[in-house]
Amino acid sequence: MKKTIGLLVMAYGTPRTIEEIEPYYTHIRRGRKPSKEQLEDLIERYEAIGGVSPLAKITTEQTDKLEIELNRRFDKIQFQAYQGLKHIDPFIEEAIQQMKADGLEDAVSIVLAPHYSTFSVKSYNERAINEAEAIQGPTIACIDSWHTEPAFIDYWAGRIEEARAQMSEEERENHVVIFSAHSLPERILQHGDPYPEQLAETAKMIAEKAGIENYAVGWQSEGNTPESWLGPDVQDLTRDLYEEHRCAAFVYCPVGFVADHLEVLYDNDYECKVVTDELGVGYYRPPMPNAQDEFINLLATVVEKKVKGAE
Ligand code: FEC
Repeated sequence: MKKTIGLLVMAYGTPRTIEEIEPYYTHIRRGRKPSKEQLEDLIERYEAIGGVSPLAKITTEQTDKLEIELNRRFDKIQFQAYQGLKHIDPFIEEAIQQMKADGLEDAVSIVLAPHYSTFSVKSYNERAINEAEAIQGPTIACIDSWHTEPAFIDYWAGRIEEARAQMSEEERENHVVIFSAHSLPERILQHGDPYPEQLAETAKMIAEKAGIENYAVGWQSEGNTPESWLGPDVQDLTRDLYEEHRCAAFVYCPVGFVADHLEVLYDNDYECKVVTDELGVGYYRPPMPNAQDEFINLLATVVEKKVKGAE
């Protein structure tokens, strides 16, 4: 008989309607309501990408396809997927409660973000484990990061090659690739957070694989708070790199994210493009992994390694 284990897929979450934007934003701000201006600014950004983010649909598709792929790979284990979101329902805690209600004793968890940081992956994992302990729920094997997974590196290297194939000769000869992830407050560095090194590692591996000569690592989407955030910001970086190389095009690879959502569709496709348009150079942003088979397969490999390692 097959053993059923929980597959907890954790992701950021997104408002599904305009009305949900305020409670979602309040949750991101740890319970502090945004001001009217802050809320209007966020609503305007969602409106600029079509009203709501495609993220909810993509996360569901990624979760469903990952469950199917894992069940195809394992004979003796039945995976039962649960979505656990950080800032909107179904919250991580609700997923754990549901697993317990369904009688599951073991689970494996993955966060749909490749790089580990105390602010992101650690907090997802802690919320899952704390809830499981509080309700004597399932034992969870948490995956911390998968930023060097060979198929992940291949994914981006392949997409960069495709972007180069679309370039004019001038652009192909003189372009810069910018790898980026979500910025975090600089204070994470005081506690030796591995986040910046992990992003640098991903960038180096992709650059080597794709034979990229000119690349840089930057940060994007920093929060609207008075403290210092990790930099350089991708927009400033674009201007500095242009000064340095007088390049004909930029290729933006937001490798810290795995889906089309506000931070990519607005912060890259609108904000970075404003800069490249101003400089009169080409803008390329390869497609995000979303629920493509290639990406689901690599996530399944990451989960498979964790499950087999724990056996
Ligand atoms: O709805 C969508 O399409 C976008 C969803 C979304 C993703 C995402 C990923 C990450 N964030 C991370 C950290 C922070 C920190 C703050 C922060 C603020 C926001 C705001 C929105 C938002 N984030 Fe986000 N993030 C997404 C959406 N994020 C909306 C609030 C408005 C704004 O500042 O733009 C600052 C919180 C504070 O005020 O203290 C910190 C990290 C990731 C990547 C890892 C992950 O996916 O978990 C890190 C997707």
